[in-house]
This record gives sequence, C-alpha cells and structure tokens, in this order.
Amino acid sequence: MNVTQLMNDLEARHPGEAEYLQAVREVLVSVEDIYNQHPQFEANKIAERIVEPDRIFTFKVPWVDDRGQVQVNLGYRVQYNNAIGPYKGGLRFHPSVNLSILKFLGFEQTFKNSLTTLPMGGAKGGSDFNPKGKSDADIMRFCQAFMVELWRYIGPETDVPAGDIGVGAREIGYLYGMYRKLARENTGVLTGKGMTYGGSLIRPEATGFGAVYFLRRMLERQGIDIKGKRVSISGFGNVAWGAALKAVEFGAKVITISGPDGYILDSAGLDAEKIAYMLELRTSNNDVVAPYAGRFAGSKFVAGRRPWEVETDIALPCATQNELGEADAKQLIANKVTCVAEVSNMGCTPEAIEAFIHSRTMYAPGKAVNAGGVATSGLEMTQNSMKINWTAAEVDAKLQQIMESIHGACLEFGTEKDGYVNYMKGANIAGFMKVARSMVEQGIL
Ligand code: 2IT
Repeated sequence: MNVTQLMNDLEARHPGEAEYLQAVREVLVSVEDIYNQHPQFEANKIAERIVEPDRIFTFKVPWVDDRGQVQVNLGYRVQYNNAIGPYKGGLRFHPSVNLSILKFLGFEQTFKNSLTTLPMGGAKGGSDFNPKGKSDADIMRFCQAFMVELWRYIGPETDVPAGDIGVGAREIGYLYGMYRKLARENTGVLTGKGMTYGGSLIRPEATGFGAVYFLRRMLERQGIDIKGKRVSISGFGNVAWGAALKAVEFGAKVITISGPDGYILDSAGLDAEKIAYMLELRTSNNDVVAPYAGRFAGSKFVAGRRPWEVETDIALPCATQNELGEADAKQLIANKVTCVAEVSNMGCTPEAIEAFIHSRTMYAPGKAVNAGGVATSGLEMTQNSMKINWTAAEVDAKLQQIMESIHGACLEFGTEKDGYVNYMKGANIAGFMKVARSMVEQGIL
C-alpha cells in the first residue's frame, strides 16, 4: 500500500469530505508498515476495499411539527463493514450531519467494534434534524417518520443502530416503538433501549464508565493514582455524564463541562447534584451550559471558549469531532497535562495528536477510550438473544474486562522503542488486523 497514492485517489473520488478523509488517513498511516508485511492484504486490496462503505442509504424524512408546519429532513444509514459481525453503530441527530461525518464515524466504528472483542461490524447513521428547542411531541413525530424509512434496512442480525449525539433513551424509545409496529416483532434491533423493553443495565453509563476504566489503566501503568487529579471534561451530554460520575467515584475532581455556548469552570469540583443538573440542562433541549453558573455558587461561565485553556491534570474531550485543536493541545502541554483520553469520536485534530505524541504526553484515541459504549450495546444484544437480563454488576464486570483487553491490545501494537505507548497506532493496528484478516479469509465480496 502506498498511502499517498491511496489518499490522492480517495480525495479525487470524494472531494471535500474532510472528516472522512481525515479518519481514513489516520488509520492508513498507522497500519502502513504492518500492512506491507502481509502480502495477502495487498493481494486482496484490503486497503482499497476497507476505506469504502459497503453501502449507503439516503432518504427523505417528512414530518409535521407542533405548529402544523411540514418539515423535511434528510436521513442516512452508512453500512460500512460487516466482515466480523452485523453492522452496528449509532444514529446522530444534529444539524451538522452530512455524509462526510457519517462516513468518518462508520469507518471509525468498524475498528472500534473490532477492538471490543465482540462480533460487531461498523455502521453509522442519522439526520440533519436539529433537536434544539423541539418539544417532546416534535421529537416523537420525527423519530417515527425516520423509522418509517429506516426499518427495512435494519434487523437484529443485519444492522443494529443505537444512539449518538442527539439520540438518547427517549429517541431510542420512539424509534423502537415504530420499528416494532412496522416489523411486527420484538427484537434486539436497537440498543440503548429502556429497561422496560429489553435495555441493558449500565448501557446509559457505559461510554463514560468505560472511558474512565481505560483512563485509570493508562495512569496506573505510569504509577499514577487518579484520586485527587483534576479532570477537565468538555460536553454535557450522556458521555460527559457517565465520565463525570465514574471520575468522581474514583476520587478525581471534575472541574469543567462545556456546551456550544462556552464552558463552566467549577474549581470545587462536580458532585452528584451538579452531575444530575448537567443532565437536566441536556434534556431541556436548549444546548447551553451557562445556567449552571447561576445555579451553583463558586462556578463561573466562560462564554465562547473551550475548557482546554484551564490548568488540569487530565483532559477528557466528550463533545464532538475535532473539538481539541493544535493550539489547545499546546496550551494543555504547557500547563503540564498528564493525560488526554479522547472520549468523543476523533475529538482531537491530527495536529493536536501530533503535538501530544511529539511531547510524549499520554494520549489515547476515541476508538479505544469510548469503545465501552458500543461494547455494552453488544452485551445488550447478547442479553436480548438469550432473553435474559444480567445484573448491573455482571454487565459492569464484563465492561471492565473489555476495557482491559482493549488497553492490552493498544500496548501490544503501540509500544514504541523508548517505552512510550502510541495508543493511536496501537488501537488502529489492533482494530484493523482483525477486520483485514476476516476479509482475506472470506474472499472478495
Ligand atoms: O460512537 C459510538 O460508539 C456510539 N455512538 C455507540 C454505538 C452503539 O452501537 O452503541
């Protein structure tokens, strides 16, 4: 494989798909050496095949809002790769959603799901629907209209969607209800379901919990105790919530959260009440964190800025792609950050990652750190197939085991000569090898 040539061809074929091209380049650069040591990969054109999704569905989603106005959104499902298991990956509802973003997410999901050790292929989907300011009834009608189109492409053994940005338990409920009605069956076709109709305990917390389990392993390896460390979190959604809960449980001090409007600095640290309030802000659908400062004395709101300028020990980007850039990375490094664990998908820009690796700052990528979310979705699928429910302790134990295994895979493929662990490289290689081998063994499809 010649990465430059491959990327040039891909850019010519998909001009302007910036996020997609960014995600592909990162993986190809990471795996280039090991790929070229496996002639069967080249013979089977694995790189050329793996960078393109298997198929993409695009559909129109017409619906009627509370005022009686007809709205038209776009819906998508990108089925990326099912070499190792049924397509699996979340749905994102956000006005920024386009094919480049969903292709990057589906591509990342393929390797992330491979890392989980469970049999799941990669997919992603969503809509440019903007939940901001929408009523519950608007959300329900939109979800129902979306599923009227999506349901024919998915199924418990073919493609199992879940949540992502803008899609939480409420949306999964409405989506599942319409699927069940149309398909006339109760199956594990979506994950992140409510506990009354097939959901798994710990799934709501899993992305954040898994991330902090992974973070703790990174720190432990360096003899560092997470207890007492300052943690900067961005975002204020489901992922930030789970990460804050577990970090606080482990005795860390969570000092920031953020939204599109700016960030909150709370030097006293978040506690249970503040973490619960964070979710209240989220469910208000206003997409702002500013009211937090009015509610909790001693905290302050910094408008229009990101939390990375705050002096901290641990940075956990939990919001969205490319939310931490080169200047942010340099500021964190100058402030002597100990560890950056990406919880959002592709949260750091390539330049930021380069700065962390160059300065030998501990850094791990989203596809390793946040894999606990989809891993627990996999556990939800298992429980649905078996028609039983595991206890929270059982699910949590399996989640911890999986995060440990992902950490081990990163060490195996990412440890460099000087002992520094390049978690990005490790995660990319470990995730890639399994999918690539599986594709070789199954022939040209
Ligand atoms: O990015 C992700 O891994 C998710 N949004 C969760 C996907 C899933 O199928 O649980």
